[in-house]
Amino acid sequence: MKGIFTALITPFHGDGKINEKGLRQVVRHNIDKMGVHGLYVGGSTGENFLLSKETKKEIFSIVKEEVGTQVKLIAQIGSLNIEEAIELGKYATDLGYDALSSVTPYYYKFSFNEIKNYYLQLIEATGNKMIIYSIPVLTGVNFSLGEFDQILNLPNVIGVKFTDSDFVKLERLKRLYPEKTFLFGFDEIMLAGCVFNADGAIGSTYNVMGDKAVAIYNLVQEEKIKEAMEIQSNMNQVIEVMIQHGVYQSIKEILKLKGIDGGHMKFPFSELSGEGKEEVKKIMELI
Ligand code: NAY
Repeated sequence: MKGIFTALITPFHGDGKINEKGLRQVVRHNIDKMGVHGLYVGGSTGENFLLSKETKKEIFSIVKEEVGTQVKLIAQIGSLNIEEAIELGKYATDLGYDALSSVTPYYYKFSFNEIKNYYLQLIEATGNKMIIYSIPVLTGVNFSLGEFDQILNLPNVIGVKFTDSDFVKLERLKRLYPEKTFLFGFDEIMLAGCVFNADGAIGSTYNVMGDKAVAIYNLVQEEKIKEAMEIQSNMNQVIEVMIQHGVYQSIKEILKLKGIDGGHMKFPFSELSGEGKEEVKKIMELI
């Protein structure tokens, strides 16, 4: 579990149903054109937290069918409802997903022990490998080093999707747990994450700039940081526009301009504005 993983977008039809043809095209684009090492399915980027259990299963199934064993697959199954999370975890495991990932339980201010017990139940029930999805900025759950120590020592926990800019914590964690996998979650500073010893990255913008992320990842292995910074800086010109107009919306528009059916957004997300479309068109030459 190393390298660049695309946090897969989900193309929807206008009525909110899965656009299967589009989803298959996006998967193919990621594997055949972007050359990423794996896909992270059911993350924030996939608009997962807006979906029913059945729709989540449908996505896991279509993606696995399209991918086969071509690249690594991680299924994000986290849900506040533990029964749903377990059911999704078993489903993805039976489909052959290489690992599961679960966001730290959010909304309620759960204690650390409650969060730990949540992971324990998930791991025991599914028997698959688990990558902890830590994204303090959205969940408010920010593990200390001591808490990470307890979480990383749970059975089957193989690593962390580290969506945080605390580089000191990242460096300390990798030093303490060299055998665990740390996948960095902020695309605009992924180079820094890799320099601070992350094993790779998971990101939404890799749906359209995965080739660049792979190049940065490879350059860091070769210790060519200046060249890697050049690419990161180019990526950031695009990401800046994306953040301004909606990251997921912009990715879908870029895919569309490349002839891939990125589909619609899931309500209550709105579609890309007219101004956003104009701005995205202007940065296409950088992609
Ligand atoms: C997910 O679960 O899909 C992710 O966390 C992917 C990581 C992305 N963060 C979010 C919240 O979607 O790729 C990043 C992010 O879009 C990027 O850094 C631009 O800010």
